[in-house]
Amino acid sequence: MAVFEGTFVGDPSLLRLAIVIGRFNDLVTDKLISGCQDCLKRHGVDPNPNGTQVDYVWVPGSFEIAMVARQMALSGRYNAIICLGAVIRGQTPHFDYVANEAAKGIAAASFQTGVPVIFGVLTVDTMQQALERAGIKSNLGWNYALNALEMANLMQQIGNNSPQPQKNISAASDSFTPALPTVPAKNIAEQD
Ligand code: INI
Repeated sequence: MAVFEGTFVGDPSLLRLAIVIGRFNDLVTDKLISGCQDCLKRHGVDPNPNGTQVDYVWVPGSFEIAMVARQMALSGRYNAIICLGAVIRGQTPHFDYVANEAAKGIAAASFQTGVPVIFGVLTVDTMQQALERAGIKSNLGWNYALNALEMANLMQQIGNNSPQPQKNISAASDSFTPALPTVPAKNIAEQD
């Protein structure tokens, strides 16, 4: 029998990653991106948005991250997707809805596609706690990138992750085919 464990020693130039970022609380998510980029650079991955290895997608908030992450994963272009968001508890139950749906959706995106989708959404009580995790004390963005590299390598080892290399999503947009089935109009009407 065998033991499988992701390593960081493969050829990093072969990796293709996508980072999906919530703009809500971008004071925090901007810093998480910097942490990710630092980790990727130091592991031989070029994080330049104009390069060939990492695509960036901005969405309004953490609630929207999972849908886009799933679509990116379904494209077959990426070895791993990193989701970055910051959900900060306020005075209302809104926090719970956004945080729960982000977590459930990101897990579902991974299960449904077989592509590692990293949960890099901070769920904290205060802005101070968020900033402490996004650079003031440590930067969890760094860890999320490392998790993506480990999972990409692990999935290659167990044989389920070989995307077609692409330049970037904008360059590839002409050939981008939505992977989700479109629901025929007839079926929509039948649901009423
Ligand atoms: N989105 C976040 O990423 N973090 C939050 O703290 C947050 N709060 O608190 O409201 C938040 N809300 C926006 C949400 O993610 C959606 O973008 C919005 O509801 C539109 O669907």
